[in-house]
Amino acid sequence: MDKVLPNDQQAQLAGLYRAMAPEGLTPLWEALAALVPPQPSSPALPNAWSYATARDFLMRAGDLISAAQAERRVLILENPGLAGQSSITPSLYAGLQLILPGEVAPCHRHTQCALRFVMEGEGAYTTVDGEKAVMHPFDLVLTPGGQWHDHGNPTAEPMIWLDGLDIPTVRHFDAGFAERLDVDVHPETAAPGSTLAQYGRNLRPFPGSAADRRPAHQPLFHYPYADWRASLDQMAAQAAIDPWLGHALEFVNPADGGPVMPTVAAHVRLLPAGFATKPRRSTDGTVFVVVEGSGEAMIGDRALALSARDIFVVPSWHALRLRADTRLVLFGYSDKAAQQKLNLFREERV
Ligand code: GTQ
Repeated sequence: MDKVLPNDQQAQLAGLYRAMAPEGLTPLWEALAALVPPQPSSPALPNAWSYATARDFLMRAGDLISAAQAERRVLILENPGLAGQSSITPSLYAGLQLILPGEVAPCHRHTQCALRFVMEGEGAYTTVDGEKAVMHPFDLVLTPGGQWHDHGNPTAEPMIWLDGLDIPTVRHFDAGFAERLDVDVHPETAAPGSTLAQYGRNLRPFPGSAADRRPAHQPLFHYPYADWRASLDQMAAQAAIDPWLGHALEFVNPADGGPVMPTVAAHVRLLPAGFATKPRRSTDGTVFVVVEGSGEAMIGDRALALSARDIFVVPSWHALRLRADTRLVLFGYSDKAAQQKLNLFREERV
């Protein structure tokens, strides 16, 4: 309500509100502008997390609690504008997970869908429905909703990855279910790499054949760094650069050509040294990982210095400008997949 009301009217209204509150009734006219804003005004704030700092605390946690005790040993990256909500944007969750040598994180499945983006370590795995995805730095591994997953680290070095989940979205819909498998480690029912070989090269097992085992709507779960990086490098050598994005590639679900999971889209981009993007804003608040390089992200009027392995978040409808001091490679994920299904997604290139 924009208008200023006479004092006596205000006093009478205040009395009315007090009387109706116990009945679960509140006046729309006091809340309308906030409920139906002219444009998004996210409670989330632009923010960056230094990987070195977060890693330090994660390793200290590793001294104090085992992965088995914790079930998942993760430090949540909580947006400073969303205190207490375990969220990095209103719809998304991010955390850094540590698996120490010899540990396993026990098998479970849930409605929430998850992605892992490997930050360091080589040779630990996530098992998805009985198939190990052996992980290397900057691999993307999915555990789509409803698929069994456990994690293990048979190597001699710690393994750390970023977990991206749609936990706040599922919480919003009050639609989450989770269960533990009765054993910690899922029986290995498929050879490592078999899904990538059979579903990841514009092929699929012959329908109805013995190998046709992955869920039809979500077959692929491993997008190796070596593959996406080769595509990005070749693109940078051959294609015109987009002024707002740099060279950018979106990960696709081969089942439908759409984003990787029903709620979550993921992409990578490359900015050559010295390149600066024009400002672009979109309604999908986005979490970024700096894979390589250094530079700066201007988010609205907030400048964040970027260096390798740092994580930063750009809230909905904040204009982002990126500047690459050295060649900058970024991974990003957002709720664009959900927004597009709901006809909510908008972007603006300035
Ligand atoms: O690895 O399954 O960071 O269920 C949060 C919830 C990781 C996981 C998280 C989870 C997981």
